[in-house]
Amino acid sequence: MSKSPALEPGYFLDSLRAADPEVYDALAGELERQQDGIELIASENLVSQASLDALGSIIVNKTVEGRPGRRYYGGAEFADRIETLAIERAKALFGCGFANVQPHSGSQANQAVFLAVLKPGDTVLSMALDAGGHLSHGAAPNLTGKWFNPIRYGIDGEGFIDMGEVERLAHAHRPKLIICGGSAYPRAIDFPAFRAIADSVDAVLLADMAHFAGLVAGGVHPSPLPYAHVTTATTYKNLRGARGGIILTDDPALARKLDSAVFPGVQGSVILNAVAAKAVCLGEALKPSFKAYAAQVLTNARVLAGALMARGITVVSGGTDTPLLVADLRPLGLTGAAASESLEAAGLTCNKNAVPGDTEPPAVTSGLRFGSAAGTTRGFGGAEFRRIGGWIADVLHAMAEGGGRDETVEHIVSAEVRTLCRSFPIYHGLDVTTPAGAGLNRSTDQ
Ligand code: DSN
Repeated sequence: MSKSPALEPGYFLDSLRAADPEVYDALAGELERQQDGIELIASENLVSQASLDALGSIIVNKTVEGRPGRRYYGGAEFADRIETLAIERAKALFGCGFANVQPHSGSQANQAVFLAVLKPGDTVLSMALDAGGHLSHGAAPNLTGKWFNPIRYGIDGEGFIDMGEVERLAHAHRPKLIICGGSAYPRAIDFPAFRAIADSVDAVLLADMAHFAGLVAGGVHPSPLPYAHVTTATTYKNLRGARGGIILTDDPALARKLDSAVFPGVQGSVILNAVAAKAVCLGEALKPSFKAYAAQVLTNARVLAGALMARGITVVSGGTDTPLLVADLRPLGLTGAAASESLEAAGLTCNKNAVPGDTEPPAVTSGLRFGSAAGTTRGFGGAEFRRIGGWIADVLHAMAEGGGRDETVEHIVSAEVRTLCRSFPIYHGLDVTTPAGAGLNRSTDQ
């Protein structure tokens, strides 16, 4: 792959180029892909240079187990300082009394909750995968589906959670754990109603806010924390940090169980460079400017949903209250697999996704999931997301009308995408600590 001018000079350390040109070339290619394409995968973002610095730091050399101040290895003074910073920032950001910042991902965070509050074979009530639930909430191939007894609730004909169904299933099956939140559910969740149902059957309520944690942090989405016994999140989606998970609660007894469930329950030593990067991202999210970012993420997701619907594309539930939205391609006669391939060729990266009642297998699906977090970080506002919606519609309608991929349309759109991306460069001029559009990358329309 040829190198774009935006990659120079020397974004990566010369030592990597000299020591391992093969890895260097792959990373350089990836930077070019991120630079020249529009990232619409809802679980991705563009982290700050400070997060990258923490991830690539010498703390990666250190091994620790246990909590700060209670380690099984010596030499933990600075590791403790880093992890304590991450814990205290998570508690301050989400207003809670306990945080565990060690989970390697959201799935490990959820597994730790299962281990802390359930015994094998116990019943769990959670959202079905095709309704927008997550694999780690009891899906058949996941250990949470194999070792526990999942009962799944769906969504109604309009695309919203049917709280009546949740209540009926809870009373019929008496789950020990009820989960709200998911991977592709775009609407605000009625946390007080979930808590009332959980209390009525003596269940623990877990809120998985992985896909809206940044909006909660930014104050533009209701927080589940006052209602859920325990809340999990990932740091790498709209929280705009590096990969990893966190667990939050206000219940001291549950906190002790969760600590033991993370270590030694489901994990070993701490990935300290990831924890350092979590501390950086949580610190960034505590800055007032993050509120403007979160508000713009939500605005942009709504603009994108509106732009797609204006071109006749079905959006599940008719919009979104979060950074993500799901398009149902069945009216166009397209599969998610074919559509996502064509969009990727056009410079628009998203993921195929099941839609409610989907009969296609997970590797095919009938839908697409889009997210606004990464585009907002590079400075896109409403004007840019309206254009993106138009490009997506151009590609999908061309496919539907032509019965397959239309390379001419893909080529035209990819050229326009690249031109837009060059006006909103990443890492050269991207300052994620400022509100979207307030740095060098400036949208004409917030
Ligand atoms: N849970 C996956 C997703 O939502 O894309 C990865 O974060």
